[in-house]
Amino acid sequence: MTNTMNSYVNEQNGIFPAVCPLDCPDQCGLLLHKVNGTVIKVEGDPNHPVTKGHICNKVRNMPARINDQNRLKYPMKRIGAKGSGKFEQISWTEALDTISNKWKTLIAEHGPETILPYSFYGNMGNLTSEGMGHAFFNALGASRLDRTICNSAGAKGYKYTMGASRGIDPEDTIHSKLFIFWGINAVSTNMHQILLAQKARKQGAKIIVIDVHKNQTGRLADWFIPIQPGTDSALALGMMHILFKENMVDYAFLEKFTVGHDELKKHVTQYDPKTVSEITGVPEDDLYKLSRLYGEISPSYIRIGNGLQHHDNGGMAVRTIACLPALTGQWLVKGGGAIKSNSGYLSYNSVVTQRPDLLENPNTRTINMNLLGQALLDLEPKIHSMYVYNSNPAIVAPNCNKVRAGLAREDLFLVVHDLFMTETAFFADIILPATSSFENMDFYASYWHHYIQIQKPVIEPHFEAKSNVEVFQLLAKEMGFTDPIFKESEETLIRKALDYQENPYIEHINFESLIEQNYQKCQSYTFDPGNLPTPSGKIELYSGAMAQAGLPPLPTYLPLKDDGDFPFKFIPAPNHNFINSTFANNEFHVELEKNPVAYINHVDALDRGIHDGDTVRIWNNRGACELKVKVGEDVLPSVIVTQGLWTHRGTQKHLVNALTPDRVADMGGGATFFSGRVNIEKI
Ligand SMILES: Nc1nc2c(c(=O)[nH]1)N[C@H]1C(S)=C(S)[C@@H](COP(=O)(O)OP(=O)(O)OC[C@H]3O[C@@H](n4cnc5c(=O)[nH]c(N)nc54)[C@H](O)[C@@H]3O)O[C@H]1N2
Ligand SMILES: Nc1nc2c(c(=O)[nH]1)N[C@H]1C(S)=C(S)[C@@H](COP(=O)(O)OP(=O)(O)OC[C@H]3O[C@@H](n4cnc5c(=O)[nH]c(N)nc54)[C@H](O)[C@@H]3O)O[C@H]1N2
Ligand code: SF4
Ligand SMILES: [Mo]
Repeated sequence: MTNTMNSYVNEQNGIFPAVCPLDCPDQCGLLLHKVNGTVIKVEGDPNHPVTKGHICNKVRNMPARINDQNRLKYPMKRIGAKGSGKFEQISWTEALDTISNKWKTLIAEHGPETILPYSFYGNMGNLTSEGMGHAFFNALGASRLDRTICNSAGAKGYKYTMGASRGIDPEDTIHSKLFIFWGINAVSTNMHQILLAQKARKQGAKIIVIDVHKNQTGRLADWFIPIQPGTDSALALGMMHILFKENMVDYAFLEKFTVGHDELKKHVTQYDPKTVSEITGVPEDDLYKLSRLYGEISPSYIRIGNGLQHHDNGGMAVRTIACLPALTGQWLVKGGGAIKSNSGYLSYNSVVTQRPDLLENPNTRTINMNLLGQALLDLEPKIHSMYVYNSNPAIVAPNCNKVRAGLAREDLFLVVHDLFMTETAFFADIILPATSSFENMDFYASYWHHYIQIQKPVIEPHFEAKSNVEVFQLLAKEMGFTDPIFKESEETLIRKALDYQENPYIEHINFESLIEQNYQKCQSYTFDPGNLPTPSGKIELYSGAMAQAGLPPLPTYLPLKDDGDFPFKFIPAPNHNFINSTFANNEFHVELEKNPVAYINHVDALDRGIHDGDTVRIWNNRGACELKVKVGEDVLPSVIVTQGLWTHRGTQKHLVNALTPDRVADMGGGATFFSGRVNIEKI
């Protein structure tokens, strides 16, 4: 479907530009080294203005994944019992016929809402992740999926305060003098922000890390502040208390650009250092020191992570931290301010790619993806079919045993489209092979830096693999959908998507210019805190919209929900060498990461006769997993941290999401992966 001019596929040898397709804020520019039609080496593109040739180890070793002999080559159908892993090769014709016939029958019997799409950002390409699939399921009238698993609580909290997912330009952080990495393991998850911080450090900048785990990022900090999980809003409120009390706030800024600073000033008197210290575990002296550094150093920059918002109170935590730069007037200082997500700068015309108008019934139900287990097991009217792409819910979804019980339902017709035989695919009725991002055309927009990039196809599809766009177009044909979008090329769709008057920042970016330049920055902008898309146009320290939604209108600390009588807070975070479950099934990356580990404080270990290197069982009401233990000072007492979503087919031993809660967070229907409680014992 791609025009040869816009593709490198016919050139067997050479070095070709590419974009990293993974769900990572850095969205690196890459160079693919192709020999005899195969990508044998991936390196960073030294000309990329932000990523400058540096890439992570995961993607440096990407050839091991795209050339992996275990990649799916053909469509397959299930021939054994559900979950037995017995499949046989079929043709694309048989696969598409089976799916469309089954769906036609189900729709006739139960209506289209009995079908549920399930997807996330296994590939960040805009057409691949949220283009043709959305258009297809809209036309089908399927149940809608609320894609809440990642950042929705924090995004909502930030939006209440700042109006949109917009922070500062990360390239400006080279000027920052104080970095606070707050609930983000940036060494593993945003490495170019660390490179910028290291450069600024050479000009005297200080790096503070606030986290529940002294991981790689904590270890490189000038000052690491350990905090009790789920208490970040209390810490930020304690900082506000001191900033007001010691007159370190910028009243001129507050007056001109914010709503509610008088109320906030009164409100934070209750968050005195003693109270805050008791809640957060941060000593009073440290709270003073942190507040004074933040009050005195300029420019100061807060990188707000995703980890701290995977909690019952995650929306409020981000909302509260997002108020801090307003107190000090930092939004007007180059290199000062904050970033949670910058996706708001690069918005494109998603209506033409997602086609919400194709959905006939405006009351079509919406299912929160964090509640997948409940939805598959309990929801009425029943879900009789699910189509999974760009995601691996059997591993990544919260309360995963429930999800697996749902996937194992004999009467659930499950289709999985992926590059690999994932744990989810194991339960499938039909498996479809997917291309890698280097095999098709798409456009990408970072949610951290300010560049849009294009990927032209570099290699031929792997055996019979097809892209998401192509599969949905083929399915549309089978289902008899006649809208022209189901015949449009990627090129046409990209042209339409970039034609978007509503976002003046990308006015100068179009298909031709991207084809020529590979990446383009959005228009430079002046951050105007007096003209924000909040109801008042200002930064909302007091939010009437929150009051209307039944939330405290002022930043407020609310403790985590009760999660049973278990002594430990459980934080199953990501690791360095995988991205979510991606790479967890590639031997090479598993070798790099070695073993799944649980970090525990030596005080707790001593109490339980647990020694470094022991295998432990960690459990709660929802499930159990087995891991090796690392005893030390990396976590506070009463906290257990693990890293990585390990996939061990058959054993399920390391399935940390067996333990995670499927409650939804305070805002945005967000996930609460890190608000669970557990117990631990030596095996
Ligand atoms: N190497 C690697 N990179 C990735 C990913 C990956 O899996 N591996 N995943 C990608 C995706 S999808 C995302 S969303 C991002 C996520 O990347 P980040 O934004 O870094 O978020 P997490 O890694 O989930 O958590 C960050 C940190 O929050 C800490 N934390 C947990 N609870 C709390 C708390 O209550 N308070 C505080 N202060 N800290 C807390 C954890 O210990 C962890 O160190 O990374 C992306 N990049
Ligand atoms: N315990 C715990 N659980 C978590 C998290 C955590 O920190 N702790 N993090 C959560 C977060 S932030 C996120 S974002 C989610 C992420 O969860 P997922 O979005 O499920 O991410 P992955 O596990 O990387 O799975 C992506 C899948 O998409 C496939 N894929 C890649 N490209 C394509 C393509 O072009 N087409 C098709 N059809 N498939 C493709 C990959 O092979 C892979 O199997 O996990 C969440 N789960
Ligand atoms: S995963 Fe992130 S750091 Fe690694 S190459 Fe991709 S965008 Fe860059
Ligand atoms: Mo995520």
